[in-house]
Amino acid sequence: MALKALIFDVDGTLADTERDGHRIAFNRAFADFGLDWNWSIDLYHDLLEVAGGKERIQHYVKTYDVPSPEADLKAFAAQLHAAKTGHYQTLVKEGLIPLRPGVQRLIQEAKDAGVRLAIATTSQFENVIALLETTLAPDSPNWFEVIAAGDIVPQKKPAPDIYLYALEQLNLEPEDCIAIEDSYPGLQAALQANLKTVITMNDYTRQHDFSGAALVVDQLGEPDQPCSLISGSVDKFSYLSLKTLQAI
Ligand code: XBP
Ligand code: MG
Repeated sequence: MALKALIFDVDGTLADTERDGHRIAFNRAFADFGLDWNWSIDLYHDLLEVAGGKERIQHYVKTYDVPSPEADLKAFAAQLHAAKTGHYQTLVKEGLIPLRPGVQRLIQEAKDAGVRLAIATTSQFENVIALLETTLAPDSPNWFEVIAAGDIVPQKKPAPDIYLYALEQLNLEPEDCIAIEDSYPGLQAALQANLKTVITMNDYTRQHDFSGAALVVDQLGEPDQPCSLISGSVDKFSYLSLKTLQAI
């Protein structure tokens, strides 16, 4: 295919941000507000079913029958989430969350080949910028023509809105692009936007149903750190290069 753009998901795809980043930041925000809520690693696994931090907080209160200190749950979730975003940025800027293997390499390969770059995420825009600046390079947000994030669209993943928005901004057809995702909701969002999707799974998403993905790998891999092909048909390869993506 004439691959014109790569559209990256962020959390779980570029970096393992959830367990030691977002989760910790949520818990710190809960403590700030005097709440005894604590999202354990296991509980957070279940909560990840809902994309978006504000939506996840509301889902937690409703599903687990947790008393909310404020009647207006939506407004309270927004306040908590603002505090959470501050804590998340601090964690990211401390350099505690590295990129996953192969991410920097693949982005560089795309840049060198003139393949355009975009992001489609449910995370807050400022969280994405902090992660890119800290892990890739201070000017790396400029490498991405579109950073489609957070509340810019009405419906978060698994709805396709964020991918449709990114495609519209890129002014490209889905067949010109590949989405790189890590989760079931992310895959559903990309597939509904008619995008060919590569899954790089992680500890939180290993059990997800990835039917419909063009390729599923355990990580993008590096020349000296091979990845495993979980499903999909490609010629023998040891890591996910731009050439491999162009062949799917
Ligand atoms: C992952 C998410 C996000 C993060 C938290 O998004 O669902 O909600 O968990 O980020 P993706 P916010 O995989 O699409 O990058 O608190 O900023 O929403
Ligand atoms: Mg993700």
